Amino acid sequence: MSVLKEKLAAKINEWRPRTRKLLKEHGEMIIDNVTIGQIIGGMRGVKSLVTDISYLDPNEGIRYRGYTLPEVFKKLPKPKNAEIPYVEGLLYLLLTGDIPSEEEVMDVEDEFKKRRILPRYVYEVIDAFPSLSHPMAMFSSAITIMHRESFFNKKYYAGMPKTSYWEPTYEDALNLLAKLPEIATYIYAKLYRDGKRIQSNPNLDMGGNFAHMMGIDKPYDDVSRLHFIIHSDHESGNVSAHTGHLVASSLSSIYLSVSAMINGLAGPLHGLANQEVLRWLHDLREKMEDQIPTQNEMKQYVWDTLNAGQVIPGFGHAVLRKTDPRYTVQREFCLKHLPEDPIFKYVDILYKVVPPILKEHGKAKNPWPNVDAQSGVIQWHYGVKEYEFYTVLFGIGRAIGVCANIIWDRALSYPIERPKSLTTDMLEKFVESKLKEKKK
Ligand code: NMX
Ligand code: MLT
Repeated sequence: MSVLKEKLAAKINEWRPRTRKLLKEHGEMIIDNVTIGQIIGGMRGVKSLVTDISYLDPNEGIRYRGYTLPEVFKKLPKPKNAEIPYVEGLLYLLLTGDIPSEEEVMDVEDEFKKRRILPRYVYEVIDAFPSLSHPMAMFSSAITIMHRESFFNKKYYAGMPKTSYWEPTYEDALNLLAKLPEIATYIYAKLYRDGKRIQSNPNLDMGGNFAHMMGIDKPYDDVSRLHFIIHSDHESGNVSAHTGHLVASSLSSIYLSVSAMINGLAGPLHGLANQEVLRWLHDLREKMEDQIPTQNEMKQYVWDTLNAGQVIPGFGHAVLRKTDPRYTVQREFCLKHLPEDPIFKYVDILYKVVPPILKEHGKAKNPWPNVDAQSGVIQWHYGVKEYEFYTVLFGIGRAIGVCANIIWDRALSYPIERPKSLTTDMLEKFVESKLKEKKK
């Protein structure tokens, strides 16, 4: 058994009594009330999910297992001569709650290396896609097609007790995560490099190998590590994490669950916003004939977008009420490595002009930038100019958090998810009776 799996097994055994006790002794305790506004309004703020892997504070931003992003970057082991830690170490942290030693990271790296080879039919499925397909559709399908590999399914049909569910799920999760960089870079080569793919290098870590397969020199290995780490988890109510959890709750395989989460991520209000930011800025760049806009010209562009009834991509958030720390980490990277990049200059102006405009506009509850406002410019700078591909990169990172959550969901025997719905009629009758009661 790998060091990680052994450690995880011990953590699961320690944790199970806590969940059992809460359920058995305090299952009826009320945590939250639900308003009609929340029922109609996308369940915003309803406390109805549980995860121990990350927590999102509206003002502070994300913590992974209690650590802020700067703490994660400081504490996790890094490859030699790298600024950013191993992605493999992040998986260890998310799964166990502990900061791994260098040796423990190497163990995860070995696990990934053993599992990275893609079945031939995955290439064939990607090859069969019509030209002009969106890379997220290809990514999702390539993951779906591997459902037949599911070790969980084989064990389930052979008969397996509930307490063992997490083990084959762990195997499926590692098998899938190890393959995602191969799938993504093959899609990239197919769509944008005439199918000329670079074979993976088994001596490299996940971030280093991804950069190698993309054919991009340093510091793109650090860019990849940074990107996958900051996108991995954002507690469990966001569309992608929630979809992964929901689908997996029916005991669908990791492959079907992660592919479903990828489909949720592919919407412009969620992960696809990173593509939208670049698309929107390029429209402006064309209008500006490549000149850097003045603050006033940028303000006009933002107002024109709002007045046309559209959202400003990369700004706003359902939970956050301050600048996203994932934005800040990337902004700092840009200030250090690409301060003169023309697109960074656009993004920098946006940072100054958008929040006051959104406040004046008066709709968005959070006028500050989110993760997606900064990620595309870094990719663009290092030569990944095909912005439709950016959400695939988000998806590789998010799969790490979603897989960690699904393994724990199964370890703690969380049941199939099934909230209750009401009709509009029922809501109206409820209001009527409450108003009558008030008058009495
Ligand atoms: N530009 C213009 N209007 C906005 C924006 C924005 N960036 N953000 C929110 N609003 C509007 C929103 O459309 C809604 O309008 P209406 O009352 O007409 O329906 C109103 O403000 C209230 O929305 P909020 O409660 O502030 O936001 P909500 O929680 O519903 O949605 C987002 C959150 C992230 C979907 C929303 O802020 C948005 O559409 N942002 C732009 C797209 C984006 O960047 N998405 C990526 C989020 C991060 N991620 O990676 O997933
Ligand atoms: C995410 O990373 O999932 C986004 O910021 C959206 C969210 O948290 O709601």
